[in-house]
Amino acid sequence: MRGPIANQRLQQWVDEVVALCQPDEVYWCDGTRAEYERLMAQMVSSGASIPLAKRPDSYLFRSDPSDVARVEARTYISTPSQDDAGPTNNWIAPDELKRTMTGLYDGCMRGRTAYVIPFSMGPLGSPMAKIGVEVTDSPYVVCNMHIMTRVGDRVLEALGADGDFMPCLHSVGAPLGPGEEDALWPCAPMEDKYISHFPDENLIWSYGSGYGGNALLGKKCLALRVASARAHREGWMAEHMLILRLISPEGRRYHIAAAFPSACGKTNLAMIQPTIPGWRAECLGDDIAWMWIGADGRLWAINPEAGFFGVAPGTSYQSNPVAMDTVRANVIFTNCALTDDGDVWWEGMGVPAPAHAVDWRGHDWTPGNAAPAAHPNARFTVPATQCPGISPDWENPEGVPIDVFVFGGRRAGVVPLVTEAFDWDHGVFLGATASSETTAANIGAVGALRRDPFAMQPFCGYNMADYFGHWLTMGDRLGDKAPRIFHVNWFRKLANGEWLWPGYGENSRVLKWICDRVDGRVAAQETAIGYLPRAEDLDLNGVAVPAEHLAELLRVDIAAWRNEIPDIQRHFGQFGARLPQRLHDQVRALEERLANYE
Ligand code: O2Y
Ligand code: MN
Repeated sequence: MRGPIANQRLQQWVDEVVALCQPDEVYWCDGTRAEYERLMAQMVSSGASIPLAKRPDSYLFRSDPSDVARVEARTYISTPSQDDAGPTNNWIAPDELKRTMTGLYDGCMRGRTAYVIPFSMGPLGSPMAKIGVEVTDSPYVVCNMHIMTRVGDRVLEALGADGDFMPCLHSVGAPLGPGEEDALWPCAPMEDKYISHFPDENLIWSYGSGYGGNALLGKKCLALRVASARAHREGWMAEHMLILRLISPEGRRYHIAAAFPSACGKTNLAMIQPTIPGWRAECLGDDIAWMWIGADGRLWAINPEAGFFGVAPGTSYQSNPVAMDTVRANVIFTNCALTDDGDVWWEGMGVPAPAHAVDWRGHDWTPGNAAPAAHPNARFTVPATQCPGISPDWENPEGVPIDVFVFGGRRAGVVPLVTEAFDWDHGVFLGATASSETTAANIGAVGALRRDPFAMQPFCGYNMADYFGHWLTMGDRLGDKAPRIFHVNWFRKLANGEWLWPGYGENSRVLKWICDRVDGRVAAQETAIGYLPRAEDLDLNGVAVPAEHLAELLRVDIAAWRNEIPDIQRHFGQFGARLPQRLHDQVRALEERLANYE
């Protein structure tokens, strides 16, 4: 047991949490491998964790069926004024929310251990790194945080006596009575779950869920929701973006930051293996980018995370060979199926279904079973260092300079394969109106169209209209050093459901056009919605894309775009007078161009 620590504010906060939550024990995490192995061994003996005979140092967890994904309906941005949270966030006044949650936290860790996890988002020593401290009663969370962040004594050392940290309180919300047997995946009922953010205080309180984004508080809660609000105040950017380095045959490096809504193949793109001869890619991050304007006036980026929390279903040697090689060993799997020989399996793994498996609920499963063997939001947690495509610069404390922003979404129709913005304001408009058809990564209807501005709809910790304004301001500050902005859509389909574009590694052909545009090597056609490649501008050597598919992928359907306008106006209308005039101007300009290009 550790004595009082140097940072008095931290000690005092932990003391307050302990007095409120009343754990049986308090344990300060040191971040060592021995600690990880000890906790994992405890969870194996309790039955919560299943060691995988076929994958070295790898384990399978099964969550409670009610606790399988981020819960947007129970996620709150608690600012003093509701207007500051904006229309896209759930809001409860801080006093009221704290009163309710204090009632829930009271005694909630009885029968459990409170683990204190000092963690760093960003490489320790980076001017951009931020320290958080999560107190949790879930050893599963501790092991995941070991992988997803930098944890332990080295963080406390960096914090020192006076350093600043963001307090993150988490409980599964399932106190144990004396002698009461624990659940394999303890959690609280949906109506008691709260994923709460107090951005003005850099404070996070999460209660009732042990899953992913609800519980690993460094990720979506700190590195996106609270960090985005902080970035707005402090003049930097916290974005839901992968970071990718593309290297041309001549050795020119291009750094791309790309925003896609959940379940649009972001991890696949982050780990892309280009199919164009001579082009290479390195992964710097698959989910979050923190960016700031450097001394040279350019935009620099780090990945604040240390691991990948990727969706397993659909990950295969065809869709993402790099991820498959990354998860060969030393992985935490959650809600995958268990094969009889002690491995994991999921739908879309690219290998035949086992004749028998145990599904994510712990039930016998055989092919033909109506329910999937793995939950659609089943996950792997794995250190970034294990990724064979990881960039040697992924932990560079200075970051990498961003050349290009790419926005995307999953749209079966209307939105072309790739579009380049006319200028920064138009690029902000493309980001602000980005939309996608929903999938299983979030609880709610599957297949519905939703506007997901900058892929930040679930993650923006303040009024989204002010966030748009922040993007405009950053562009003003960056001037001619601003990254160029593009929009892509890999998901176009024919009416019969056939994909128009092969996707995966072939997406490098679109990225090559983007890089060529940045360096002025290739032409584009000006259309009503932006610059598009002509069919002959895309390097399609070695890939069979029928000419009529390509024509459709690059066609601007003026009538369909006119139909989008009312929905864009509705979307912008929710922000009222807070929406920047420059975005109203963009809608009007688009309408005019659509009229002129008739
Ligand atoms: O459902 C969850 O808790 C995880 S969601 C997630 C995980 C990793 C990366 N991105 C996401 C997301 O929803 O954007
Ligand atoms: Mn994400």
